[in-house]
Amino acid sequence: MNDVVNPDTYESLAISPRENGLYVVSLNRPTKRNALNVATIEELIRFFSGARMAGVRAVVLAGEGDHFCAGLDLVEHWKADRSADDFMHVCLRWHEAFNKMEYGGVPIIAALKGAVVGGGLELASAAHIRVMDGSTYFALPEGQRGIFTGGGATIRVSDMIGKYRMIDMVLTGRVYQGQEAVDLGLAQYMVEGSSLDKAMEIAAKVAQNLPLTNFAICSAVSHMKNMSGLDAAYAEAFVGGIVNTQPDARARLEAFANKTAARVRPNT
Ligand code: 1HE
Repeated sequence: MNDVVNPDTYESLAISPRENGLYVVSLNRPTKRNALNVATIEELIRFFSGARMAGVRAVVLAGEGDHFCAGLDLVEHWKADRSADDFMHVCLRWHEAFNKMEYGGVPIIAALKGAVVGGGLELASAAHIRVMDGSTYFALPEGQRGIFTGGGATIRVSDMIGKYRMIDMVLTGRVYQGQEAVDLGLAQYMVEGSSLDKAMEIAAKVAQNLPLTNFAICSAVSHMKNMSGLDAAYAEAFVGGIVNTQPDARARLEAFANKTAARVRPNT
Protein backbone atom coordinates (compact mmCIF):
# COMPACT_ATOMS: atom_id res chain seq x y z
CA MET A 1 0.00 0.00 0.00
CA ASN A 2 1.24 3.48 -0.91
CA ASP A 3 2.34 5.17 2.33
CA VAL A 4 0.22 8.24 1.57
CA VAL A 5 -2.98 6.24 2.01
CA ASN A 6 -1.71 3.92 4.74
CA PRO A 7 -3.88 4.62 7.81
CA ASP A 8 -1.11 3.43 10.13
CA THR A 9 1.10 6.34 9.13
CA TYR A 10 -1.35 8.97 10.49
CA GLU A 11 -2.09 10.06 14.06
CA SER A 12 -4.18 13.21 13.87
CA LEU A 13 -6.20 11.98 10.90
CA ALA A 14 -8.17 8.76 10.62
CA ILE A 15 -7.89 7.45 7.06
CA SER A 16 -10.52 4.94 6.04
CA PRO A 17 -10.29 3.37 2.57
CA ARG A 18 -13.64 2.41 1.01
CA GLU A 19 -14.63 0.90 -2.34
CA ASN A 20 -13.63 2.32 -5.74
CA GLY A 21 -10.87 4.64 -4.55
CA LEU A 22 -13.13 6.46 -2.11
CA TYR A 23 -11.52 7.51 1.19
CA VAL A 24 -12.96 8.96 4.37
CA VAL A 25 -10.43 11.33 5.93
CA SER A 26 -11.48 12.34 9.45
CA LEU A 27 -9.98 14.86 11.81
CA ASN A 28 -9.27 12.62 14.76
CA ARG A 29 -8.88 14.78 17.85
CA PRO A 30 -12.47 14.81 19.11
CA THR A 31 -11.49 15.57 22.71
CA LYS A 32 -10.03 18.84 21.38
CA ARG A 33 -13.01 19.36 19.07
CA ASN A 34 -10.64 18.61 16.18
CA ALA A 35 -8.77 21.89 16.66
CA LEU A 36 -6.08 22.24 14.01
CA ASN A 37 -2.63 21.88 15.51
CA VAL A 38 0.63 21.82 13.57
CA ALA A 39 0.65 18.02 13.36
CA THR A 40 -2.83 17.86 11.80
CA ILE A 41 -1.95 20.42 9.15
CA GLU A 42 1.21 18.48 8.25
CA GLU A 43 -0.83 15.28 7.86
CA LEU A 44 -3.36 17.07 5.65
CA ILE A 45 -0.49 18.26 3.45
CA ARG A 46 0.91 14.74 3.21
CA PHE A 47 -2.39 13.10 2.33
CA PHE A 48 -3.61 15.67 -0.17
CA SER A 49 -0.20 16.11 -1.83
CA GLY A 50 -0.06 12.44 -2.75
CA ALA A 51 -3.73 11.46 -2.96
CA ARG A 52 -4.22 11.59 -6.70
CA MET A 53 -1.02 9.74 -7.54
CA ALA A 54 -2.00 7.12 -4.94
CA GLY A 55 -5.22 6.44 -6.86
CA VAL A 56 -7.66 8.29 -4.60
CA ARG A 57 -10.82 8.97 -6.63
CA ALA A 58 -12.80 10.99 -4.07
CA VAL A 59 -12.53 12.01 -0.42
CA VAL A 60 -15.14 12.54 2.25
CA LEU A 61 -13.65 14.95 4.77
CA ALA A 62 -15.20 14.53 8.21
CA GLY A 63 -14.57 15.04 11.90
CA GLU A 64 -14.72 12.52 14.74
CA GLY A 65 -17.05 13.42 17.59
CA ASP A 66 -19.83 16.01 17.62
CA HIS A 67 -17.98 18.86 15.94
CA PHE A 68 -16.35 19.11 12.53
CA CYS A 69 -13.57 21.47 13.61
CA ALA A 70 -12.96 24.18 16.22
CA GLY A 71 -10.36 25.98 14.11
CA LEU A 72 -6.84 26.93 15.10
CA ASP A 73 -5.53 25.09 18.16
CA LEU A 74 -5.66 28.14 20.38
CA VAL A 75 -3.99 26.38 23.31
CA GLU A 76 -1.02 25.28 21.20
CA HIS A 77 -0.82 28.81 19.78
CA TRP A 78 -0.99 30.41 23.22
CA LYS A 79 1.58 28.08 24.74
CA ALA A 80 4.01 28.51 21.82
CA ASP A 81 3.86 32.32 22.19
CA ARG A 82 4.92 32.53 18.54
CA SER A 83 6.80 35.32 16.83
CA ALA A 84 5.22 36.99 13.79
CA ASP A 85 7.73 35.16 11.61
CA ASP A 86 6.80 31.81 13.19
CA PHE A 87 3.07 32.35 12.77
CA MET A 88 3.48 33.55 9.20
CA HIS A 89 5.07 30.18 8.49
CA VAL A 90 2.25 28.37 10.30
CA CYS A 91 -0.18 30.19 7.99
CA LEU A 92 1.89 29.25 4.95
CA ARG A 93 1.61 25.56 5.93
CA TRP A 94 -2.17 25.97 6.25
CA HIS A 95 -2.22 27.48 2.77
CA GLU A 96 -0.10 24.60 1.51
CA ALA A 97 -2.65 22.11 2.88
CA PHE A 98 -5.76 23.94 1.71
CA ASN A 99 -4.32 24.75 -1.72
CA LYS A 100 -3.42 21.09 -2.20
CA MET A 101 -7.05 20.33 -1.41
CA GLU A 102 -8.67 22.94 -3.62
CA TYR A 103 -6.27 22.61 -6.56
CA GLY A 104 -5.26 18.94 -6.20
CA GLY A 105 -7.82 17.56 -8.63
CA VAL A 106 -9.37 15.01 -6.23
CA PRO A 107 -13.02 15.78 -5.38
CA ILE A 108 -13.44 16.49 -1.67
CA ILE A 109 -16.87 16.37 -0.06
CA ALA A 110 -16.98 17.82 3.46
CA ALA A 111 -19.43 16.22 5.90
CA LEU A 112 -20.15 19.01 8.39
CA LYS A 113 -21.67 18.82 11.86
CA GLY A 114 -21.55 20.90 15.00
CA ALA A 115 -18.99 23.69 15.05
CA VAL A 116 -17.40 24.68 11.75
CA VAL A 117 -15.61 27.71 13.09
CA GLY A 118 -12.56 29.83 12.44
CA GLY A 119 -9.94 27.68 10.77
CA GLY A 120 -12.54 24.90 10.68
CA LEU A 121 -14.55 26.98 8.22
CA GLU A 122 -11.35 27.74 6.30
CA LEU A 123 -10.70 23.99 6.06
CA ALA A 124 -14.29 23.27 4.99
CA SER A 125 -14.11 25.98 2.37
CA ALA A 126 -11.16 24.22 0.70
CA ALA A 127 -13.47 21.26 -0.04
CA HIS A 128 -15.39 21.24 -3.32
CA ILE A 129 -18.77 20.30 -1.89
CA ARG A 130 -20.05 20.95 1.64
CA VAL A 131 -22.90 19.01 3.24
CA MET A 132 -24.35 20.23 6.53
CA ASP A 133 -26.88 18.78 8.94
CA GLY A 134 -29.20 20.25 11.55
CA SER A 135 -26.41 20.52 14.13
CA THR A 136 -24.00 22.42 11.90
CA TYR A 137 -23.15 26.04 12.57
CA PHE A 138 -20.61 28.39 11.03
CA ALA A 139 -18.72 31.25 12.64
CA LEU A 140 -15.50 33.21 12.46
CA PRO A 141 -14.72 33.98 16.13
CA GLU A 142 -11.31 35.46 15.35
CA GLY A 143 -12.45 38.98 16.22
CA GLN A 144 -13.49 37.86 19.71
CA ARG A 145 -10.22 35.99 20.24
CA GLY A 146 -8.08 39.02 19.45
CA ILE A 147 -6.67 37.52 16.28
CA PHE A 148 -7.32 37.46 12.52
CA THR A 149 -7.87 34.77 9.92
CA GLY A 150 -4.83 33.04 8.46
CA GLY A 151 -6.04 29.96 6.60
CA GLY A 152 -7.62 31.50 3.54
CA ALA A 153 -10.95 32.85 4.83
CA THR A 154 -10.26 36.19 3.16
CA ILE A 155 -10.10 34.29 -0.12
CA ARG A 156 -12.53 31.37 0.09
CA VAL A 157 -15.12 32.45 2.65
CA SER A 158 -15.47 35.87 1.02
CA ASP A 159 -15.79 34.04 -2.30
CA MET A 160 -18.60 31.89 -0.90
CA ILE A 161 -20.66 34.53 0.87
CA GLY A 162 -19.30 37.89 -0.28
CA LYS A 163 -16.81 40.29 1.24
CA TYR A 164 -19.17 42.22 3.49
CA ARG A 165 -20.86 39.16 5.01
CA MET A 166 -17.45 37.77 5.81
CA ILE A 167 -16.37 41.04 7.41
CA ASP A 168 -19.57 40.99 9.50
CA MET A 169 -18.87 37.41 10.62
CA VAL A 170 -15.36 38.28 11.81
CA LEU A 171 -16.29 41.62 13.34
CA THR A 172 -19.33 40.43 15.26
CA GLY A 173 -18.86 36.68 15.64
CA ARG A 174 -22.22 36.18 13.93
CA VAL A 175 -23.30 32.54 13.66
CA TYR A 176 -25.02 31.11 10.57
CA GLN A 177 -26.89 27.82 10.59
CA GLY A 178 -29.79 26.00 8.92
CA GLN A 179 -31.29 26.95 5.58
CA GLU A 180 -29.87 30.46 5.81
CA ALA A 181 -26.35 29.00 5.68
CA VAL A 182 -27.24 27.07 2.53
CA ASP A 183 -28.88 30.11 0.96
CA LEU A 184 -25.71 32.13 1.57
CA GLY A 185 -23.49 29.46 0.02
CA LEU A 186 -21.72 28.14 3.13
CA ALA A 187 -22.92 24.65 2.19
CA GLN A 188 -24.49 23.28 -0.99
CA TYR A 189 -26.57 20.59 0.74
CA MET A 190 -28.44 20.36 4.04
CA VAL A 191 -29.82 17.05 5.27
CA GLU A 192 -32.22 16.05 8.03
CA GLY A 193 -30.16 12.99 8.88
CA SER A 194 -26.44 12.37 8.75
CA SER A 195 -24.24 14.68 6.69
CA LEU A 196 -21.72 11.83 6.52
CA ASP A 197 -24.21 9.51 4.79
CA LYS A 198 -25.12 12.18 2.25
CA ALA A 199 -21.45 13.07 1.66
CA MET A 200 -20.69 9.37 1.08
CA GLU A 201 -23.54 9.14 -1.42
CA ILE A 202 -22.27 12.20 -3.30
CA ALA A 203 -18.65 11.00 -3.22
CA ALA A 204 -19.60 7.56 -4.55
CA LYS A 205 -21.45 9.19 -7.44
CA VAL A 206 -18.63 11.62 -8.19
CA ALA A 207 -16.04 8.81 -8.12
CA GLN A 208 -17.80 7.29 -11.14
CA ASN A 209 -16.65 10.20 -13.31
CA LEU A 210 -13.41 9.74 -15.18
CA PRO A 211 -10.42 10.77 -12.99
CA LEU A 212 -9.09 13.21 -15.59
CA THR A 213 -12.49 14.85 -15.83
CA ASN A 214 -12.64 15.20 -12.05
CA PHE A 215 -9.09 16.54 -12.05
CA ALA A 216 -10.16 19.29 -14.43
CA ILE A 217 -13.34 20.10 -12.50
CA CYS A 218 -11.49 20.21 -9.17
CA SER A 219 -8.48 22.23 -10.27
CA ALA A 220 -9.19 24.09 -13.50
CA VAL A 221 -12.24 25.99 -12.26
CA SER A 222 -10.27 27.33 -9.29
CA HIS A 223 -7.25 28.24 -11.41
CA MET A 224 -9.43 29.96 -13.99
CA LYS A 225 -11.15 32.03 -11.32
CA ASN A 226 -7.71 33.53 -10.65
CA MET A 227 -7.21 34.53 -14.30
CA SER A 228 -8.51 37.30 -16.49
CA GLY A 229 -11.50 36.32 -18.62
CA LEU A 230 -9.31 36.27 -21.70
CA ASP A 231 -6.70 34.00 -20.11
CA ALA A 232 -9.36 31.76 -18.56
CA ALA A 233 -10.95 31.24 -21.97
CA TYR A 234 -7.57 30.27 -23.41
CA ALA A 235 -6.84 27.91 -20.50
CA GLU A 236 -10.33 26.41 -20.73
CA ALA A 237 -9.77 25.63 -24.40
CA PHE A 238 -6.53 23.85 -23.50
CA VAL A 239 -8.07 21.85 -20.67
CA GLY A 240 -11.06 21.05 -22.86
CA GLY A 241 -8.73 19.94 -25.61
CA ILE A 242 -7.08 17.41 -23.33
CA VAL A 243 -10.02 16.22 -21.26
CA ASN A 244 -12.67 16.15 -23.98
CA THR A 245 -10.55 13.96 -26.24
CA GLN A 246 -9.38 11.46 -23.61
CA PRO A 247 -9.68 7.89 -24.91
CA ASP A 248 -11.63 6.80 -21.83
CA ALA A 249 -14.43 9.19 -22.77
CA ARG A 250 -15.06 7.48 -26.12
CA ALA A 251 -17.21 4.71 -24.64
CA ARG A 252 -19.41 7.22 -22.80
CA LEU A 253 -19.84 9.33 -25.91
CA GLU A 254 -20.58 6.23 -27.97
CA ALA A 255 -23.25 5.15 -25.47
CA PHE A 256 -24.94 8.51 -25.88
CA ALA A 257 -24.73 8.31 -29.66
CA ASN A 258 -26.21 4.77 -29.55
CA LYS A 259 -29.00 5.94 -27.22
CA THR A 260 -27.98 3.59 -24.40
CA ALA A 261 -26.78 6.33 -22.04
CA ALA A 262 -29.09 7.90 -19.46
CA ARG A 263 -30.70 11.16 -20.56
CA VAL A 264 -30.77 14.25 -18.39
CA ARG A 265 -34.26 14.57 -16.93
CA PRO A 266 -35.81 16.90 -14.35
CA ASN A 267 -36.09 15.65 -10.77
CA THR A 268 -39.38 13.89 -10.10
C1 1HE B 1 -9.76 23.60 21.84
C2 1HE B 1 -10.32 24.41 20.83
C3 1HE B 1 -9.43 25.19 20.05
C4 1HE B 1 -11.91 23.38 21.83
N1 1HE B 1 -8.11 25.11 20.33
N2 1HE B 1 -8.45 23.57 22.07
N3 1HE B 1 -11.67 28.71 17.41
C5 1HE B 1 -12.55 29.09 18.35
O1 1HE B 1 -12.53 30.20 18.81
C6 1HE B 1 -13.50 28.05 18.83
C7 1HE B 1 -13.07 27.57 20.20
N4 1HE B 1 -13.86 26.46 20.69
C8 1HE B 1 -15.13 26.57 21.12
O2 1HE B 1 -15.77 27.62 21.02
C9 1HE B 1 -15.75 25.35 21.72
O3 1HE B 1 -14.74 24.53 22.21
C10 1HE B 1 -16.62 24.52 20.74
C11 1HE B 1 -17.89 25.32 20.40
C12 1HE B 1 -15.88 24.18 19.47
C13 1HE B 1 -17.02 23.19 21.41
O4 1HE B 1 -17.60 23.46 22.67
P1 1HE B 1 -17.68 22.29 23.77
O5 1HE B 1 -18.44 22.83 24.93
O6 1HE B 1 -18.18 21.05 23.11
O7 1HE B 1 -16.17 21.96 24.16
P2 1HE B 1 -15.17 22.74 25.16
O8 1HE B 1 -15.47 22.31 26.58
O9 1HE B 1 -15.16 24.19 24.89
O10 1HE B 1 -13.77 22.15 24.73
C14 1HE B 1 -13.45 20.79 24.89
C15 1HE B 1 -11.97 20.65 24.79
O11 1HE B 1 -11.55 21.02 23.49
C16 1HE B 1 -11.21 21.57 25.74
O12 1HE B 1 -10.01 20.93 26.07
P3 1HE B 1 -9.77 20.23 27.51
O13 1HE B 1 -8.39 19.69 27.46
O14 1HE B 1 -9.94 21.34 28.54
O15 1HE B 1 -10.84 19.19 27.63
C17 1HE B 1 -10.91 22.78 24.88
O16 1HE B 1 -9.78 23.52 25.32
C18 1HE B 1 -10.60 22.07 23.56
N5 1HE B 1 -10.77 22.99 22.44
N6 1HE B 1 -11.65 24.26 20.85
C19 1HE B 1 -7.65 24.32 21.30
N7 1HE B 1 -9.86 25.96 19.04
C20 1HE B 1 -4.86 30.18 10.87
S1 1HE B 1 -5.73 31.29 11.76
C21 1HE B 1 -7.22 30.54 12.22
C22 1HE B 1 -7.84 31.30 13.33
C23 1HE B 1 -8.90 30.54 14.06
O17 1HE B 1 -9.21 29.42 13.77
S2 1HE B 1 -9.62 31.39 15.36
C24 1HE B 1 -10.94 30.37 15.85
C25 1HE B 1 -10.54 29.47 16.95
